[in-house]
Amino acid sequence: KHKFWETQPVGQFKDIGDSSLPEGPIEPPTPLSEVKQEPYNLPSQYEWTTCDMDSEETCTEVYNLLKNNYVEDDENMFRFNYSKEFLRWALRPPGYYRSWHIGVRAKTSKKLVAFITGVPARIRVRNEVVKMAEINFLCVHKKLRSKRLAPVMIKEITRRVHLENIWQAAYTAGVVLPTPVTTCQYWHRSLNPKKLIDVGFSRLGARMTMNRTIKLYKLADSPATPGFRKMELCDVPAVTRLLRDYLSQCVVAPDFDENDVEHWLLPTEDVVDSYLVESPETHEITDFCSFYTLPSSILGNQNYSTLKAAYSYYNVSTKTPLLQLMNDALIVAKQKNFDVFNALDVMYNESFLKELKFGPGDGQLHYYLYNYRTRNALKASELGLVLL
Ligand code: MYA
Ligand code: JJ1
Repeated sequence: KHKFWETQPVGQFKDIGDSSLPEGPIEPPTPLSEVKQEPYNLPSQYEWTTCDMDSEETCTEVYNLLKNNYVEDDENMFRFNYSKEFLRWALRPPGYYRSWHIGVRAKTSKKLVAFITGVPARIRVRNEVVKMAEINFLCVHKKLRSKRLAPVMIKEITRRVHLENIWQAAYTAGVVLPTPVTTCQYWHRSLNPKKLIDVGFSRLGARMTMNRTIKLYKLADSPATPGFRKMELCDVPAVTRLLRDYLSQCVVAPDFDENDVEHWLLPTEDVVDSYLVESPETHEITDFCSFYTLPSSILGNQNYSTLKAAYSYYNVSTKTPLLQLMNDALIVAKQKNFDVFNALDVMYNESFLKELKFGPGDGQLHYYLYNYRTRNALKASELGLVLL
């Protein structure tokens, strides 16, 4: 059934429930001298290219490929529209490798027709911190689908990750592959219900009018928590401590240091927003919340072309109840003109989703590890990793 994935060092469906298999790497690293030195072969009309995301021109080509060919919902009504600034941020974290930003071009026209990326990360699985690649933005142009290009791209990025002496990876997908570490549910909180209904993102509930719906989703004009403010550079050490402590409760989570926190969580306009609670008395930083900006193109609507969505990222509560903290996050997202606030049922998110009027979406997100077996699938709440 999975001609490609059956050949890869990933958990296989036939092994589910086999408790004799140990947790950890599925196959050992090979000596670097044994890693294939030349790129894999592409069909003869195509060639590999390494995408320089510092180049405005290349970044625009990647942006356009994804804008027109990346992930859609199951009814093809919406398509992710990652901004250029977002792509630069997502692809250039501390210690990134340019060689992991891989494109495929048509030889004659030089048009970019496919893409896949990796960025380095330290990910903890129970007590083990493992160097991994986070794989994302796998995309094949719509006209070149089902030609088995994706397996070649996956093998090529695997080769380039191996050349850096890294042997594991983490990735997510909307499709079921062998075999998920966990499966998460998307939840959505309407901020601009009229627009969401007009574009078909949500529907008017039974026995509901537009006016009642708008009232249902009304939020306060400003955050309620005393000391709630935007995160700044000087907060990096305190936020790192807070986050490390919080994520230590999860089975799978990133092992963030201060450099990672500065990159991934310091606010970047229209890319990532982070807020914290600084105690007005002690000036201690006790709570933290963040979300990233990922608009979707609305396909074929007369009145609207873009859905502005915020995605819950990392949230930590030690003093402010998580419910109140996330309500403040909704308020600032509404103030910033987002139409919807999305979240997965990871970490402690289940404790606020229903009460804050999130509803379950029709999409799921499956999390995977490459060359690392976990004894059982995890509960979504045991997962402390959010991939972009
Ligand atoms: S997930 C986002 C993926 N992108 C999209 O959904 C955008 C829209 N779709 C497309 O662009 C294409 O449909 C893609 C497949 C490119 C997805 N992850 O070339 P094919 C398997 C992994 O004929 P196409 C993200 O970015 C499929 O099961 N495998 O198919 C994370 C089949 O294999 P098998 C996938 O439709 C990516 C084979 O590909 C996915 O033209 C993580 C068919 O190939 C998928 N999302 O192209 C990648 N979709 O026969 C893995 C299909 O066995 C990383 N397939 O079932 C692994 C770790 C690597 C690093 C390791 C380092 C140590
Ligand atoms: O956004 C998603 N679904 C929306 C729109 C559905 C449109 C028709 N298919 C949805 N809306 C209902 C909202 C409603 C608001 C009021 C309360 C009740 C709920 O359900 C879904 C997620 O649910 N998104 C997708 O399907 C996009 C793809 C998701 C897989 C992503 C793979 C990512 C790859 C990563 O690297």
